[in-house]
Amino acid sequence: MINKKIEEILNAQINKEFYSAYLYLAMSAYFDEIGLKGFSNWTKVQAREEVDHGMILFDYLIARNGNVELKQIEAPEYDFHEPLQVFEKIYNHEKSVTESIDCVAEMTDDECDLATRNFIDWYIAEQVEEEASVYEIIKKMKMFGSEKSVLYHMDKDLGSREYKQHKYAG
Ligand code: OFO
Repeated sequence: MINKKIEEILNAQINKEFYSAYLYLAMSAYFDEIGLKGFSNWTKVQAREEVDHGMILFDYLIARNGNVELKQIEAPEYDFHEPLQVFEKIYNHEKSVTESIDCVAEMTDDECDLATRNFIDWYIAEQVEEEASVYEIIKKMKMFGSEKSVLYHMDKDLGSREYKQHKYAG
């Protein structure tokens, strides 16, 4: 049976991952509205990965004989003005998720829960990748500018992202 404090923080993390999916879907709808289908695709694929992140936690809690307690998912924001601003929001969001995962890891240390400590390493590595891929896009946008021709090429590029189910490889 999993420790109650760990159970609680993992349930909170499930909620954060599903909120992330909501946020990316709101961004995807915005990009679709302004005609950037590739950007819309990229954020939609990301939303699906976020659901996977939530489900991996969900399945882990069940495997440890813990209680899954699904909480209300907050509505995402819709304050989107242009692609670079949206990607900066994504970057800030992912940094906050990294902090949240770090707190889970810290608690597993405090509670001497080595199984969850081992499990959460997958998320620590995943966050490095999440931040890096978003930052790469921001750097390109800053380097090449936000002219329509640049956005056209980036849209093609981001349109090629394909969804692959994220699985826990622990
Ligand atoms: Fe689940 O990594 Fe993004 O939020």
